Parts: sequence; structure tokens; C-alpha cells
Amino acid sequence: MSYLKNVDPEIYDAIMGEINRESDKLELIASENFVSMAVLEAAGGVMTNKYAEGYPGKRYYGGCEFVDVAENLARERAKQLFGCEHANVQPHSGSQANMAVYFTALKPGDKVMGLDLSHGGHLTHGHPLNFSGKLFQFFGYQVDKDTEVINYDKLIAQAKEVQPKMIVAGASAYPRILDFKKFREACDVCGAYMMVDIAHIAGLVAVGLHPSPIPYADFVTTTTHKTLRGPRGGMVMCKEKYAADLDRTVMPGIQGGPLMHVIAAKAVALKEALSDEFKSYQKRIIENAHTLANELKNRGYHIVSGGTDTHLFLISFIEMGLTGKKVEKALDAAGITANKNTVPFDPQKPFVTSGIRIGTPAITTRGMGVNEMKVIAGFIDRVIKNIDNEAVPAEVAGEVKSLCDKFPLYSELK
Ligand code: DSN
Repeated sequence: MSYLKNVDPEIYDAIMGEINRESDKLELIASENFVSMAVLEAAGGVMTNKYAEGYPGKRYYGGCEFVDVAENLARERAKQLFGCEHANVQPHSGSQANMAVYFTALKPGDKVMGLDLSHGGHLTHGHPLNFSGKLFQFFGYQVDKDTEVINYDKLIAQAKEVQPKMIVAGASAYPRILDFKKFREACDVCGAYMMVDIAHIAGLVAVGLHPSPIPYADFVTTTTHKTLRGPRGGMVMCKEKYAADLDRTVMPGIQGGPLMHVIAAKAVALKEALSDEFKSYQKRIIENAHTLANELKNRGYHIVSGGTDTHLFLISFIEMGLTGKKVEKALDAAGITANKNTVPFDPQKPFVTSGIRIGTPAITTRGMGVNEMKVIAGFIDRVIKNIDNEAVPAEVAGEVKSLCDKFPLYSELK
């Protein structure tokens, strides 16, 4: 990084600060991860220079022979990993992947059903301030109050009543297995398209630790940077019959030049995801989430839906009278990074919330296992139980740093 240090010391310092933050703190944001040095190298490489509007073999620019290699590898590896008929690896983000599907299958004003944001959904699943909620008529489905999980009978009944053109399955904060067969049933009662957003669970799906939506869904979208542990970006998979329309929607429909350096890095991450090591990594993510959630449950915390089947879980503080905002701040002071999150039937506003979302992909990447989860549960508990005692976070931060030092991260970059 000597070039950067000379040219722009302020950005150099910010990047070094971020490297140290990532390595010295406990990263529990469920949607974040640490990419490998190989992914980082590809994402920081010269393919950032290349314009390549179009698709491999059919570009609007010359000189695309090497970026074509990268995009073809990314597409083929995505197909192999997920067993899908077609993959478009150009969406710049998950949001644009979802936009691409909506614009391929729907017309403005069409009815769509998606999981409410406050019940675990995503902004692009119909939030009124998002393009999805502005352009389409979204009807939210929710989890049940007593079980805090999706009630599929109610979903099917709602689909019959609403008659949507599409049902969106998938979530940002839902800890349980999604039953894609039931979603298909809900789509079939009203002739709706089925779209599944697997952004959070992509890594688990890739290795068979979460059932795959591919046999059931018309379209599957994902980001590549969460459990999949690739660069920040999006991807759409679909049946061959939609491939040409989808590709046209991505480019020229909603995007211009693809980010070829990111596509190269996606290809690298997808290669890594095809390895045996990745499968055992995904298993450890779930084991860790399970252990951490149980340890906290045993200490009296309300874990939404009683636990987790995946890489994440939610703690609800409604009964304790705390807010997610306050807990996030206290944890942050202790070197523990998590995000406040609404929980089902949350009385607080989204910027305050009554919950915290916790995920284990990143700490598992750096090698932590069940023993460390028990220690981390103790840290979290101490911070929350002493939330008004300012001395405690500083004390815990020291112990967090010692734990992190045992699991070095990005030493090559320091
Ligand atoms: N913002 C992401 C998350 O944290 O889950 C979803 O896009």
C-alpha cells in the first residue's frame, strides 16, 4: 500500500484503521464476512479499468477477451455450485439483483407479496420508501405472534385472497429454515411467480445445509458477500426460459458497464465455495450460531423463535425494556459489533428497535469455534446486564482484543 500512502495518506489511514477495526473487534453483523486474500486481490485488480457492456462474446467494446474469461468462469461456477440453469453475475448489488427480477417479470402497479421488514424482510421486498414499494403494490406477510415463525397456512390463504403476480421469499433477519415447497404452493394457488432472495443464506444453500430454492423458484437472487464470503455484489439465477429477458433487464435495462474486477472476485469466491473446506466452514457457522444463541437463551434472553437453524439469530429486549439502539452502542464500546434490528411486533421505530441481530459468518471465518462462542456469550451478557455502568464495556473491550489476537486476521496487510 506504499503507493496509496504517498498519494493519499488520509485514505491510507482510513483503510489501515478499517483493517485494525476488523481484526481487533468481534464482528457479529450477520450480513458481513471477511474475504480471502485471493478475492481481495481480484477485487483490487486491473479489471476495474475495463468497460464491458454486454455479455461474454457479445460486448459493445473491444479488448474484452480477458474479462470474458472472468465472467464465463463466474457464471459457470455459479451454475455448478447452485445447480441453476442460468446465472447473471453482473448486478452491482442485491438491491439491483432484486430490481432486475421485478423488472423482468412484473409491470408497475402489479401486486407482490413479501415478508414485512419488521418481521425479517428486506427494504427491497416492498418497503414504502424503497423503489419496490413505490413501483409495485406490495402486501406484507408476517410471522405468527406466538411462534415468531412464518405460518404457511396463513401465507397460502393470503396468497389466495391477494392474488399477487409474485411472491418473494427470503429475509434479512429470519433465523429459521424457509420452506420453499410451501412458498411454491402459495404461488401455485394464484399463478404467481416465485422469487427467492437467498442473500443471507447463500453459503448454507450452496453446501446443502439449507434446502435449495432452485427446484421451486422461477428466480433466485443473492448477494455474494454474506455467508458466500465473496466481494460486495449481486447475482440472479433463473430458469433458462427467463434467461434472455433477465439478461436484457440487467443490461441495458438497469445497468451499464459491469464491474469486471468484482465479477472476477465473484468467480474466485465461487471457486472457493466449491471446496470441501467451504462446506465445513458453513457447518461451523451454524454450530457457532446455535451455541451462541443457546448460551444467551440459558442466561435468560428472549431469542426470537426460540433459537436458530442458520447463521443468525435475534435477541428481543421487549420484555427487558431495553432498546436495540442502546444495546448496540454498549456492545460497540466493548469492541463487539452487531446491529440493532426490529423484532416481530416491535413497538419501537426502526432507528431505535427492540432487538439486536447477531451472526457468526465473520467470526467463524477467522477460526473461532464453540468454545469462543461461550466466552463471547459471557461478554455480551456482562455488557447488557451492566448497561448503565460505563466501566464494564471498557473492561470487556480489553478481553475482546485478547481473544481477537488469538485469531489473527489480514496480518499480510498490516
Ligand atoms: N443490509 C443487509 C443486511 O444487513 O442484512 C441486507 O441487504
